[in-house]
Amino acid sequence: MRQRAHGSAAVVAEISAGLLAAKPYTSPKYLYDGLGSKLFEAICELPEYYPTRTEAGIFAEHGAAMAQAIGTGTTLVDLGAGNCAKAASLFPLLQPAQYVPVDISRDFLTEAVSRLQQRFPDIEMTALGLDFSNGFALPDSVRSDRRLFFYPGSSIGNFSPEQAVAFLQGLRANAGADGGLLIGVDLIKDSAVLDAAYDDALGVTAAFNLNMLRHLNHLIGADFDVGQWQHRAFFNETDSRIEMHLEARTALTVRWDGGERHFARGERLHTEDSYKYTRQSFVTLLERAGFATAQVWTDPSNWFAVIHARA
Ligand code: AVI
Repeated sequence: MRQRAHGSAAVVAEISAGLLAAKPYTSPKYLYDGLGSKLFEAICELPEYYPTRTEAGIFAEHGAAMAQAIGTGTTLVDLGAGNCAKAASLFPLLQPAQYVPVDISRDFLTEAVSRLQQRFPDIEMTALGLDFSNGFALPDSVRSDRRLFFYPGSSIGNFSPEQAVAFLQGLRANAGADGGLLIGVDLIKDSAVLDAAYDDALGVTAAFNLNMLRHLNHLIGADFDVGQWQHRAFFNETDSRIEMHLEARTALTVRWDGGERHFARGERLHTEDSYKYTRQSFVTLLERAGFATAQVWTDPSNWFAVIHARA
């Protein structure tokens, strides 16, 4: 049964346009409602989903070398900070002067930051609740000379390479003369490893993907029936990306506030891309965005890279 749309007119228009496109798609940001965020946290615990623990291993092994390259006293701007845990684990090494966690969910941040402030009273902390994916301006309270943008977790992979260059250009322009970027990047590897990471045996990633339909029902007042859809994820070697789709198990029609679309059996709704890079291809991307020298740290299997680039 349909409910009324809870999203703004702009959100309803954006989602409708994707659903009505010749190749239907949705933005991956709609994977993250309350339940979606919890499912993503569960994904990070899965044995198949190597990025989170591999990146943590790189920070543990090479954190001191990163701190040496970066220097202390920066303004650490943590993009998509969530519970702030990744950045906080680097505080003892990086010793930032100011910490600026940025996340869509300000409430979540405020709680995490007040706990952190007690542990690290010497670091000035300013939480910002905003969606930085379409570019952003930082308020004057954020020091501007030595900003270190921190973007771990390979979230950059959820932008297309063109979007990534534009996003990185924005960071560089905001970093200040002596600033830079510390970023986590997922590397190309055996496609069986990649496929399993996005289609795990427990079905957590399937639930994460399917949950988007519940979120869309809420946002645009649609009547997606989750049981009529199945999760599909695979590595597209040509475009060097994992693609996530939802595939109609049967012919069906979805209706929502102001629109409807028929899906044939087997037709897909494209929900996410996760681009994978080589060390070199990502350094080239950074150069296209105007960043200078880059230093790269990886794990022993070369599955993941953490890169520091100067603005
Ligand atoms: C958030 N992002 C980096 C994840 C990724 O690996 O692209 C999202 C994700 N999608 C499925 N599993 C994890």
